[in-house]
Amino acid sequence: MQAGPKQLFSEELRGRFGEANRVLVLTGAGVSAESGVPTFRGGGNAAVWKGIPFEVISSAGMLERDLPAVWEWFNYRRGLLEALKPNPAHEAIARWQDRFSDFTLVTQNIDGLHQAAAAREVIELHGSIWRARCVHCAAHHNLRELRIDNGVPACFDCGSSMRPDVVLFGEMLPAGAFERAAAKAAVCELCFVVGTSAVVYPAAAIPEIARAAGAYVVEVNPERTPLSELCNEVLTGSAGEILPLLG
Ligand code: BJW
Ligand code: ZN
Repeated sequence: MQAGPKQLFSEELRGRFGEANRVLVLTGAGVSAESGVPTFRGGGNAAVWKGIPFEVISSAGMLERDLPAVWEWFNYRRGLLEALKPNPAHEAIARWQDRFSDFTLVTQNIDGLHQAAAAREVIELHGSIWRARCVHCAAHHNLRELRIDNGVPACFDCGSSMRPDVVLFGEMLPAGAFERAAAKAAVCELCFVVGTSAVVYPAAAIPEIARAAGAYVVEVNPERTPLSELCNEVLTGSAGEILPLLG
């Protein structure tokens, strides 16, 4: 129901928020929208880059065909991110880690803004734009320390090409990341799904697992998503306004 802030949440949600121990939050691009990060779907500026739709440039196939173009795309986005700061939604979520005895933050975002808001443990399902990894050996490199503006960087350890440490379409998620998130989803009491269109799997399965296991599932999004029907409560609006009202 749309109403003023006082009636935005049900009594049921207030009560559960006050009493829950095991809480899981799944975030998507929308949680960073108020920081100025474009979303992927729903009118985001990054939906097409140099005429290439993002699901093509951010795909495993493109990595094989044109690694320099993939680097150019991620360098461009890292450049945009450098000046951006966490917003009140990231800050509220970071506060929750001290409020609940068993708190899990799972993000699809690669922007590092949860960590910038002092979130301590973040399960990054789709990797990080701030890391590169070698296509050959296990080496990882911190891109906050190493500037890469042009071309394909070479691994310091073995000399092979490096790639952005992000999960592109058609690629597997980092080993164990989904499994850890799914295990927490299966035992959480309260699950928030914030700023995701909930169309990309397996991430979108996390709230489905929580709901199936009996958790109270709350969506925070200005738009309805395929998940809305499954949720116990849908808070319609922007994350930066709604989450700080909860606590
Ligand atoms: C606000 C707001 C505000 C705005 N406040 N909210 C089952 C069925 C069909 C296909 C598949 C399937 N299982 C797997 C697949 C394939 C594929 C997939 O899911 N495809 C579907 C799209 C159909 N999945 C994969 O390929 C995954 N890998 C995999 O499954 O491995 C196994 C496998 C391997 C080989 C073959 C087959 C299987 C990997 C997925 C990786 C996704 N990668 C990307 C790019 C990362 C790098 C980059 O940034 O370029 O991750 S895609 C892109 O989408 C990015 C995001 O993390 C992800 C999700 O997007 P998100 O976060 O939901 O953002 P938006 O923009 O979609 O939505 C924003 C929302 O915010 C909107 O709802 C707004 O309303 C809202 N909003 N302002 C609150 N202020
Ligand atoms: Zn290497």
